[in-house]
Amino acid sequence: MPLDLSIIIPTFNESGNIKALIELLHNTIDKSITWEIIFVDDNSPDKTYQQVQKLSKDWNNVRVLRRVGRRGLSSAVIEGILSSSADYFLVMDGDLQHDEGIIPRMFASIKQDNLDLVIGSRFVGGGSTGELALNRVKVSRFATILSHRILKTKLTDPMSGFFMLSRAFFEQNVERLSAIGFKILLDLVASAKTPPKLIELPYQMRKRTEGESKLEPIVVWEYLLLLLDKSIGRFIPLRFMMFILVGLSGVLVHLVVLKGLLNFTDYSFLIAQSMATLVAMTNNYIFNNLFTYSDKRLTGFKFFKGLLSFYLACSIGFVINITLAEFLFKLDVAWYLSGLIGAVIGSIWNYGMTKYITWR
Ligand SMILES: Nc1nc2c(ncn2[C@@H]2O[C@H](COP(=O)(O)OP(=O)(O)OP(=O)(O)O)[C@@H](O)[C@H]2O)c(=O)[nH]1
Ligand SMILES: [Mg+2]
Repeated sequence: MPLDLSIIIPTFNESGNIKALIELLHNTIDKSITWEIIFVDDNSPDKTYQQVQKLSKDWNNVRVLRRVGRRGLSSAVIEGILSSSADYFLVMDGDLQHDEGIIPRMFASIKQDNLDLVIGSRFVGGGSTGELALNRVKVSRFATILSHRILKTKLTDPMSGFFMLSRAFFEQNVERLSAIGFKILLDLVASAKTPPKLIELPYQMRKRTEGESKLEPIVVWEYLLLLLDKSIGRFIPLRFMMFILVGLSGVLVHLVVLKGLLNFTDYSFLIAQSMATLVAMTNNYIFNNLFTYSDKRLTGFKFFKGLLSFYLACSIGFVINITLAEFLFKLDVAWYLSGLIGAVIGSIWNYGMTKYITWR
């Protein structure tokens, strides 16, 4: 029988919510449609994936996609959808905050009216943020205002994690998604080639009772990255922009350390310059690992292995930089152009090499 609907639920440490959620969905969804639930679990320490595997013995339309060594709500949702063969997908949280009661209406609308998207909104008539703390609501409102810069279609709740979409709409746009961070709906609408045909249905958000929120400061950072990627990211790869920003911080660190060593120690210029270079490279590695590659962050033993490969790649980049700059300078190219071209080509080398060697 063809599958009508896949319900995609990203999870991280939600083992206390899984069973209740599966039961609620089975009690709500009409028997006349064929549907399934796909949990996409990022190898939760509380073993949510095991919980789902156990429960899927009782419910044969429930399965789990377990991802190892990865984090990210948006990428989890995308991969869950990619693993499905249904005509429509519903994305919802695994913490019981989304009201499953509106799913039948969502499904009826998207099918009858041939829509791309049906969005559960907390901010249209009848919707509400429930008992969500006021400061969270304010942050959400502010994030919504920022999002208008990159959205051609105005949504009342672009931060919503509760929405239904058609396969046709997803497939038209999947290759353009940024897949960064928490806000997959915003990503989808901002990436869409043509403005999606959509409606918003109100729902009242419930309070989380089991498990913990995963809203950490990194989520704000990832949100800004998503906005950046959807604006200037079309012209310059986002990672490269961040790599260059981190590189500039390294130049500053380099000069401060060099000045300090020259002023306060007896080291020769060569030694001081070498030490400053090493400190700057370490600085760049740490910040690139934290921000540029936050999704592939190296920890433990891999952190040190990565540091060594970073030193190696950047040393070669440095040789390329000065050789090229000197070559140009000797050809009578202006000093600043020679210097700049050397630095840019060296940086492109460093970016390309470390991308494939350090953060593979
Ligand atoms: N697969 C996966 N799921 C995640 C990740 N981060 C969060 N989730 C899940 O995404 C859903 C939404 O996360 P929440 O922490 O509830 O975020 P929120 O609803 O905006 O915040 P609260 O109101 O504080 O609950 C939940 O089902 C989480 O378990 C992740 O890195 N990977
Ligand atoms: Mg939640």
